[in-house]
Amino acid sequence: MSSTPTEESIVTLKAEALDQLANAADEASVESWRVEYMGRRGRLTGILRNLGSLDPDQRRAIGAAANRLKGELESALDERAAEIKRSGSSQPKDAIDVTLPGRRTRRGGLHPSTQIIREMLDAFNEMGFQTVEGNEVELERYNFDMLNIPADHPARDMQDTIWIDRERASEDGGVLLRTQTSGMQPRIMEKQDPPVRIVSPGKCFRFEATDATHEWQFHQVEGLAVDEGLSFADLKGTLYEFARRIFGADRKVRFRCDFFPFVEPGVDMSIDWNGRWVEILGAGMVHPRVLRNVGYDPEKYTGFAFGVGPERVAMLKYGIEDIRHFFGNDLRFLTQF
Ligand code: FA5
Repeated sequence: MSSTPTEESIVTLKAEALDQLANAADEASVESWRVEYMGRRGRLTGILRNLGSLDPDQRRAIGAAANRLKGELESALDERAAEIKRSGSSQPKDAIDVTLPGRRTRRGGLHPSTQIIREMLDAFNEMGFQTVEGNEVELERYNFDMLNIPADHPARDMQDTIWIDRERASEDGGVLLRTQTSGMQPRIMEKQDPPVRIVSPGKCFRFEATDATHEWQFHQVEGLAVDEGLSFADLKGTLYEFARRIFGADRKVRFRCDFFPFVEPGVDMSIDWNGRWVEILGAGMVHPRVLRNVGYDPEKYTGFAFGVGPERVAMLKYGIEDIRHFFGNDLRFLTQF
């Protein structure tokens, strides 16, 4: 700008500059605004450069006004640039109320079932059992047939099954949500030769009416040991030791005869709860037919297996009255652990 500066030209320039700056919507427009008004060849720079052509009185008055405008435009520029930066972030401008007092961040935690499962696995791991993860969607063959529970066996009715595909034409039978973790027994034994000593935790599902000690989804921790010379004393010793580690030495434990087609003999184990017995697991010596199904020689090898319900264990350990709390998703319950 080479024309002689006047007071009007400064007033006009200010109005135009501020108007244009208010309409600059992004960083690039702000930068071209800066170049247009305040760059080396900018309009305000031109005015300042031409002050020398004025007589001294005018130079003083117009010079002061031009310098004032320079200061004003610089702060307007900074403010607009900061505004654009703020609105460009994902937070709306006033999303954070900085006047609110500070609050503690709420930390998440492990689900009580996960916590008790880990504690149980630690106890078994220390006794030499290795943890193996299993699958929740299971084949009929592993959930039932390989465990000596043929299609017409009444034991299938004890575990009301949630089927995914019941009519599937395959020698593995249908597909289901596993009713027990015991399917992991043949799955593991098919893959490896004895000795076997594993525990396998996971979710099970049964289409059954719920009450204070029965859920339609719950966990089990399966255990299996197969070797030469294992006896019922090994089973009992292992489960006693497990109970001692989880519940302490004073808690009363009861074994009773029970029936499961894949063990012989079969037992269940209950824990004393204020004078009442609550069953936490089924167990037994692996049935010779199950060993034969996976190609093991039952004359040479024996084994024991067990299936513990961690929610029942947690109920007894922490005095939880109703198993339905576990999957009720109520934070008042879940945050107590
Ligand atoms: C079984 O599921 C056998 N597979 C256990 C077994 C394994 C026996 C290996 C022999 C050898 P049962 O249905 O009793 O057995 O379940 C075992 C444990 O799972 C129960 O003691 C209980 O702790 C838990 N459980 C079973 N059904 C439910 C349910 N509806 N809700 C919560 N926990 C359950």
